Amino acid sequence: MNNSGLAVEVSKDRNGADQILLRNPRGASAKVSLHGGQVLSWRTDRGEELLFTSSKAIFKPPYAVRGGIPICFPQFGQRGSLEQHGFARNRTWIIDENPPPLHPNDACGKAYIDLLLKPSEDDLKIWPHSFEFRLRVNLTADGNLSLISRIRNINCKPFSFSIAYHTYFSISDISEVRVEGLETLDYLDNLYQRERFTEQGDALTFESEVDRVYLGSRDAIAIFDHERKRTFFIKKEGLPDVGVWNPWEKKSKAMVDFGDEEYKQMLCVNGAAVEKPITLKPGEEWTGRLELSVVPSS
Ligand code: TA6
Repeated sequence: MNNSGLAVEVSKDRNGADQILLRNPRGASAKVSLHGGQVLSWRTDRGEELLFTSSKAIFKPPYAVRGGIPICFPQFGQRGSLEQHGFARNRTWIIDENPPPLHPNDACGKAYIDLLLKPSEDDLKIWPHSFEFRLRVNLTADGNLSLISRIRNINCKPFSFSIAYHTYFSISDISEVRVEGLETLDYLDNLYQRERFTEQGDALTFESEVDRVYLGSRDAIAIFDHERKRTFFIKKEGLPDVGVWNPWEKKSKAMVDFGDEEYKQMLCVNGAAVEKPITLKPGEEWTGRLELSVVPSS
């Protein structure tokens, strides 16, 4: 437990935004900011940081912090009047003191927090659909990090959305990493105007910029970091697609909130629902689950 012995501790970040520290009995931890409902840190019981955050990250709205797990909602990418990746990651969420009960299978330990986002009047001007977005961030007894999203249509007419958990994994070096679980899948390539291709390789390795959305993936993806001898596992439900992004050198230099060489230490592998937006009828609720774990590997 942290020095206060609490599994859940609320504090303020450098800009005065509330952040929540979750800690399990073995000492693993996760930190979530109410700015964007964004997970900013996930550490092992030895204090090792597992998520990447840029040394140049801007912790001030309307920027989404460059790192951790920004939530892209109600859209992924840039279309129409909505900002790139939607507005949820640039809004202040609140702590949901009394959320509707989750499914019994979503039993959580003690280290979890429930967050809630509802659209403001201004949000409804740019995206005229009333919703409640409930996010449970949970640190398991084994130190796994799970995010359970429940999005309910409280409108009087249907709406559709796409969503991605834009997860920045911390890695030793991009040349030492391979991703398994995407073999033979089709993908939309953002470097070729979202043209559709088919993955030919038996594992994904990285020698240049990659910006793809793999479609209809299996619900388990593995990221092997050969140098650090560790493997991240992504388990997901309700998120059929997987975004994969490394900006490489040229794009890194073009981002003000990203170091020129930082592309070597990060890889985004994002559980997402992008190809087929999710449509909710009035009163209907969608649930999406993501569980991240890390194990030593040879
Ligand atoms: O995940 C891929 C991507 O869509 C890239 O094209 C790049 O724009 C990245 O997201 C980061 O987007 P952001 O709006 O956070 O700078």
